[in-house]
Amino acid sequence: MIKAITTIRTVKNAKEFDALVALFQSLGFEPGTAWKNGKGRGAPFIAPSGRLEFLEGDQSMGADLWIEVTDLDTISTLLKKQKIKFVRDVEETGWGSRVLIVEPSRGFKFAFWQKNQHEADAIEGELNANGMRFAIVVGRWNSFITERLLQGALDALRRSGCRKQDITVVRVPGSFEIPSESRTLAETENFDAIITLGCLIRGETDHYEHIATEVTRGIGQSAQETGVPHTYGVLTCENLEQALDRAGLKSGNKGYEAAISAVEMVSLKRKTKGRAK
Ligand code: DLZ
Repeated sequence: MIKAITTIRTVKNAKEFDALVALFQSLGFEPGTAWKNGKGRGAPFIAPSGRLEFLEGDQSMGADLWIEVTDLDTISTLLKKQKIKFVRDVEETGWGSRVLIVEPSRGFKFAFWQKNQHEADAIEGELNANGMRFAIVVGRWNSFITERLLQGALDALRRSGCRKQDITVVRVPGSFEIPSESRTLAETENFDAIITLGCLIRGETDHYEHIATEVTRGIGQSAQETGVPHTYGVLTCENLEQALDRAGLKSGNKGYEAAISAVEMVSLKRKTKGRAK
């Protein structure tokens, strides 16, 4: 199974290495685990998604590494402030995007590019969680299911670039307590979104309908009244088999989905608020 793509750039000396690492950090790349051995050192950086692309024909792309960004103008300003050598400043590509190319170390050219947002395009949130802060509220009832949902949610946040220190996990006794704790957390204004995870199983829960309705209503109400996005990862299942399916087996992992939706909603909220201004 393919897991990831890595592109490697070897530089000649420590000064060039340190400068490149500092530059990538300043542009918001998430650092991976740095290493050092007798022969040298390595500093990986992680992007929320990667792609390997082969081209056929006479297509001079002008750079070794292409980095898609959400705000090219800010990247341009940051690069200029750091006096990085520009090969090409921001210009239209002819394929519905804008690009700039820089050469931060000799012979290593990389391009930053952004797709053009046409007026008619829908506004959509991005899946880049770098710099976003999340609280995950997880019910302990049916913990063999909810812990799987939690692992799914953490995986989604990590893969979308969220830093470990920006994630707070809060455990509550059961699903019934999720709304009130979510609201308390949302009101602290310390979080960009709240991810709620729980598991209600009809066969094993008296007043199942009432609890399920109350939990759903409470989470929605907290989201609306605090203005902080909340996403819903509370499973309401007929039986244990269905719960297991939704916590990582046949039907994916609802914790993962709730976390990805939270990232998207934070980004979308920022975009729509930006437009309103
Ligand atoms: C009491 C109860 C029952 C019977 N079933 C569930 C369940 O399936 N899933 C769940 O998350 N919580 C359950 N609870 C606990 C309630 O949500 C709540 O935590 C307790 O009633 C304490 O208020």
